[in-house]
Amino acid sequence: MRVGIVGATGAVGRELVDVLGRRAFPVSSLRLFASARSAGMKTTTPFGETEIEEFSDAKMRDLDLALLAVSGDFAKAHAPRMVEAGVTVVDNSSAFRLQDNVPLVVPEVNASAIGAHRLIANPNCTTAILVVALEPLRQAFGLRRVIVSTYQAASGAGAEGMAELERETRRVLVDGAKPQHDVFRWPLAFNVIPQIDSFQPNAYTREEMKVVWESRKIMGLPDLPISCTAVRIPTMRVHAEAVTIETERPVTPEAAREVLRRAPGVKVVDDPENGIYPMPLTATGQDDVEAGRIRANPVFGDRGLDIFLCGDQLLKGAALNAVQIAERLKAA
Ligand code: 11C
Repeated sequence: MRVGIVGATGAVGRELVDVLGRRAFPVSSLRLFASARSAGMKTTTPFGETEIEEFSDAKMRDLDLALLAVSGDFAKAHAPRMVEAGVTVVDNSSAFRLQDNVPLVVPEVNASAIGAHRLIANPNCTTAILVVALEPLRQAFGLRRVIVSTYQAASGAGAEGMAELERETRRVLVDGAKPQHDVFRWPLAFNVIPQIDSFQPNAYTREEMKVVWESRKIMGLPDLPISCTAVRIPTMRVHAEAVTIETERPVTPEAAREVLRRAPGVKVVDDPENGIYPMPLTATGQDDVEAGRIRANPVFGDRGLDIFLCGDQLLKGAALNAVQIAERLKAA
């Protein structure tokens, strides 16, 4: 396939190149597109040395597949034209996720939604990490309600977010100065920020509502009662999620562990006595979402479960999921 990555110099764009190589995706040519600022730079990829090109609609016509790691506005402006030109597009932004005629896909959950579509939306990272563990539990025990609290890494705000966290942590530790901020609403170093994206009229943030809207769409449960509190913490690239579920049928931690052990994309990491549970440090760079601290939640009697998840925001939360979608296209 003639593959193009648009937004190739960002945190997700760089991971996309890596994941394509690592999974031996059948790339006949790889082209990397970014803004004029990066055009002309050379970069080494698993497919050979490649020069970054300035994006233009005309250049897209030579591609079979475009992986977009760009803003929603950019995707809205250009993705439909790419599809018209015969290119299949997997878009990482939120631009098309909730459109009825666009599938929103986590392959472990709803790969069949891809069908013959030429524009496929990749979900919000927090959602992807959540549903890969929720879906097998739903299949086994049914889902009545879900409450999620997140601990989200700087990588969710892209390469600039990661750079700001590193720079400001050094500023505090090395210079003894106050941390500053530009990417995040408040300094993230040595802090925890209970706001990701803008506030909505219902007092939840857009990030929190994305988890609600997108999980319902991917799992095909439009009325699922689900709420989220999304919090940014000073870690680099793994989103952690504390998930409480009420199931329709009785559930035990052991039965849930067994279901999750068999679930694709999930790795059960659950031996608390020995300090074994999901953590950003162990989930970094891993394809699977770690699930642990699995225990009965007494609030919901024999139908309650608490779980802690950690998933690499740049992998299952973004680049890996996009490439997994592309793999399903290829097989179609
Ligand atoms: C964050 N989840 O951690 C966001 C980043 O809808 O694709 C991804 C935003 C999105 O800040």
